Amino acid sequence: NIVHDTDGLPRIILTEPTGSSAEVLLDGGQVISWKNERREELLYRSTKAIWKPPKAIRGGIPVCFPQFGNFGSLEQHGFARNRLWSLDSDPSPLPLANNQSSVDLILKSTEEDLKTWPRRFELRLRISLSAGKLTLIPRVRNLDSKPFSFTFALRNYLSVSDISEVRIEGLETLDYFDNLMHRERFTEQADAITFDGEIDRVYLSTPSKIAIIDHEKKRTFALRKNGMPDAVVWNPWDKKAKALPDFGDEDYKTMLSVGSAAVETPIVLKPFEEWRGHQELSTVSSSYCSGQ
Ligand code: TA6
Repeated sequence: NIVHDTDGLPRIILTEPTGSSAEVLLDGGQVISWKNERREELLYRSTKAIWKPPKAIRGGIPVCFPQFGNFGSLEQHGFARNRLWSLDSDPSPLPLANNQSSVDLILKSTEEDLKTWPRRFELRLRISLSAGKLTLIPRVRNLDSKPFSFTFALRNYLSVSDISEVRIEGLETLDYFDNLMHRERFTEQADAITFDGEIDRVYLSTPSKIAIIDHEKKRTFALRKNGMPDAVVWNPWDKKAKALPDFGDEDYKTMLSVGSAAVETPIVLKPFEEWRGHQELSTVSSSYCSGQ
C-alpha cells in the first residue's frame, strides 16, 4: 500500500503483528525508517535531511549501485539512490510476497542512464519485515549481450545512543581499506572496534555476522549478510559533519553507518545472469550487552 506522506514522497509502509514497522521510499528504493515494537526508531535520519528527490535523503539504508563510493568514474555511490524506483510486479523466482510485511521494488536501466553507464540491467530489491528483523534481498540481472561488473553496498545508517559507547565485534584482525589514508590497506587490531574520531573504512572478507553493540541503549544490532563479502563503516565525526549540509552538526554522536558491500572484488555478471545478495538486520535488546 503506497501512501503519500506530508512531504509528498510516495512510500510503502510495512507492518508486522508484533507492532514493528518500516517505511520505504520509491525514491532511491530507500528504507527510510525501521521502528521496533516499542515504536523506537532504529535507523538514523539526519536532523538536517533534505527531502528533495532526486538527491538521496541522508539516513536510512541508501542503495549504492553500480558503484560504491568513488571507487570508479560514476557519481559518488552510483545513480540508483537518485532514481525513482517502481513496484516490481514480477519478483520471480522469489515467491510472490503479497503480505503487509514485504515489498518488491525494481529499477531498470533507462536510455538516460545508458549514456553514463552503457549496461542494460534490472536491479530488484525485496524488503521484508518480521519481529525484530529487517531483511533486504538485492538482485541484479544483466540484460546485455556482454558481461558487466559493478560494486554494490547497502549503507545502513544505525541510530545509536552515544557513539563513544558503541563497539563493533566481528571485524577484528581483518584487512581494510582506509578512505582517510588514500584507501591504503591496513589490518585491524585484535579487539572490538570503538569510536573516538572520524572513521571511513571498507573491511574486507568479513564474517557473515557482525555485532554492533550500543551499550547505553542496551541494544545489539546483528548484521548478517551473504553475497556481499565486505563491510563499510563510516562516521564523519564533528568536522566532516559540519561540512555536510544535510548532516546535523551533532548527529555524529548518535549514528553509525555499517553497511553490507561488495567492493574489493567487483561482481561480474554474464549476459542474463543474476546476482543475489542477502542482508538481515536484527536487534536484540538485553539487560546486558554481550557479544552473543
Ligand atoms: O561510507 C563511505 C562514504 O563513501 C564516505 O566516504 C562518505 O562520503 C559517505 O560514504 C557518505 O557519502 P554521501 O555521498 O552519502 O554523502
